[in-house]
Amino acid sequence: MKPSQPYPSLRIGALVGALVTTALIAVFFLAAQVAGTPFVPFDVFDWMARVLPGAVITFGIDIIVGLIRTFQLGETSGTAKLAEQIMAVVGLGLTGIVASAVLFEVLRRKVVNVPPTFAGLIAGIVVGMPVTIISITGNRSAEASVFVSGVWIMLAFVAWGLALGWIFQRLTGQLQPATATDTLAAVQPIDRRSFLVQLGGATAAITVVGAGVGSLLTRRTSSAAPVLMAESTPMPTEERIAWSANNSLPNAADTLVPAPGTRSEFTALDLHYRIDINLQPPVVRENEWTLNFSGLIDEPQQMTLAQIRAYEPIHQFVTLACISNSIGGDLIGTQRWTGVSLKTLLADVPYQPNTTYLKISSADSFDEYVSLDLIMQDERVMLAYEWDGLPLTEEHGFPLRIYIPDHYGMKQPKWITDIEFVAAWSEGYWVRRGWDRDALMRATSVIDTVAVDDLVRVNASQFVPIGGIAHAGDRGISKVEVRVDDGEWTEAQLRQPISSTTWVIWRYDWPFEAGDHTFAVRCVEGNGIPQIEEVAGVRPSGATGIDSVRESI
Ligand SMILES: Nc1nc2c(c(=O)[nH]1)N[C@H]1C(S)=C(S)[C@@H](COP(=O)(O)O)O[C@H]1N2
Ligand SMILES: [Mo]
Repeated sequence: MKPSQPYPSLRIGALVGALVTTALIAVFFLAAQVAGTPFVPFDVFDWMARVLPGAVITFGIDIIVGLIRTFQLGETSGTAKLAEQIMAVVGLGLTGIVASAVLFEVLRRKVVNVPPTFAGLIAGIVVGMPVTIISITGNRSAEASVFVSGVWIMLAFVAWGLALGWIFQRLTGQLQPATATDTLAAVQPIDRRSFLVQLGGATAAITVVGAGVGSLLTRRTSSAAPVLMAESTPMPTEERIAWSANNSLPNAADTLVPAPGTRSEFTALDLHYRIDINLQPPVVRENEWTLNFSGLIDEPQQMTLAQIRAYEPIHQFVTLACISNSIGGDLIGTQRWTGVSLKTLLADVPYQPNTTYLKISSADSFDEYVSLDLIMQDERVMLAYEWDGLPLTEEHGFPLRIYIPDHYGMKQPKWITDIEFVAAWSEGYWVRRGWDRDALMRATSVIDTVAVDDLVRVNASQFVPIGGIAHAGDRGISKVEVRVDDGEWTEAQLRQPISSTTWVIWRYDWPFEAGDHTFAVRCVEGNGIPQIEEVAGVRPSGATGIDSVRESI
């Protein structure tokens, strides 16, 4: 029995791989929603993002962010996360396709002479083993235990491999010795085609059910976490309401009305950008969490969240920006942070005098170094547990994150678990990947709106309200200027900022003039230093250059 086409080709191997792996991913998704097991593609993606060189990651992020901004696909950080999640799923799919094609080719060429199902089993183990290890060691968001997760992922991959082997066997007709002796060339293509159609139907059904049912069910953690928190930290109910719901901002009396279309001066929790190295935020349970002090300390020590909350709280209005925020970008937001000054807290931790830095580590294996001198000089450096008067959300670092004024977000770990007292500085997570070791915030100013539909009429003249934000860390903003086409730089009006560390809102009413115009903005820091106008990209030290927009009026 050696007909011309007895064995399925590489292409059929790839096709089968696509079908079966898609079903596998759907099953992983369903299990993640129903049983809280890890969603494997995300874990593999996160792992790759950690091991690949920083330049590769930055290049990839630049492309994603560039596409989002060019085609105005929406808010940058959320859209980028979605794009990465899609890449993660597609990536595992491609891996499955390649593995299946290789398996079929190995079997077709009889590189090894074993039954196809056995070869499939081996393939399942070969692919499943590293994936399982990556997932159970890296995952910080699944509810299922590491043991259950590991067994589940391994079994799923074994089933995937067995399915591939069985399908190969079925496609070669080995299960039908009667037809095998017939004129295979005539009988098999039809049989093969109809089998593939059936296979396509079966895998499509699994995929639709898995993805459909999975997306109807919300992940259990999102509803369970607040309940857990409520049980372990009894708090008066009024504290559960967002601070901003019942309070006005400290600068509320300022009479300057932002130009229509200017972003909100205070960024609502669900509108604040989110940037971190996780496709799903690590889930920390308050009753299993402590802040652990180690290193140059006589006795390692722990603090619970309740102990940290017991310190006199401080509240600070903070504008946080990501060093990856390009000129005019939306990776910047302003919130009210509540926590304890790190200086106050450290007074109760007997670290040794040769300490010079604190190594802060997080549940997602992120880390950064903070100078002890800075902590002692600047009482604003704080460990924060609330944004807008509510416990930090999972996305924004529950239960604890640090605030370090004047520095980009990359220096400020979320989901803090450990503080290690060390004698020497070392490179933190993003610094090791080629970003600025100090990461001081650059001065930046942005045009949010040229409000052509909201002309202001004063006597016989019409004005176009133009407005936006300007920010320079904790250095403040002393001046914002706007230029239209090749005209003069003209000073804009400034609102009082919410605090000395937040952005300011500016406004300029420009005498209306029909036509195509280019509007540009620049600012001067509180200390008199002008914003850097020379154009530089975000890497390694944060973007510089001035924001401009074109409008036909
Ligand atoms: N543990 C941890 N902390 C982290 C990060 C991270 O990936 N992991 N990303 C940092 C970066 S790059 C930024 S810009 C800020 C963003 O904080 P946000 O997502 O709450 O806006 O978190 C910082 N803290
Ligand atoms: Mo960032």
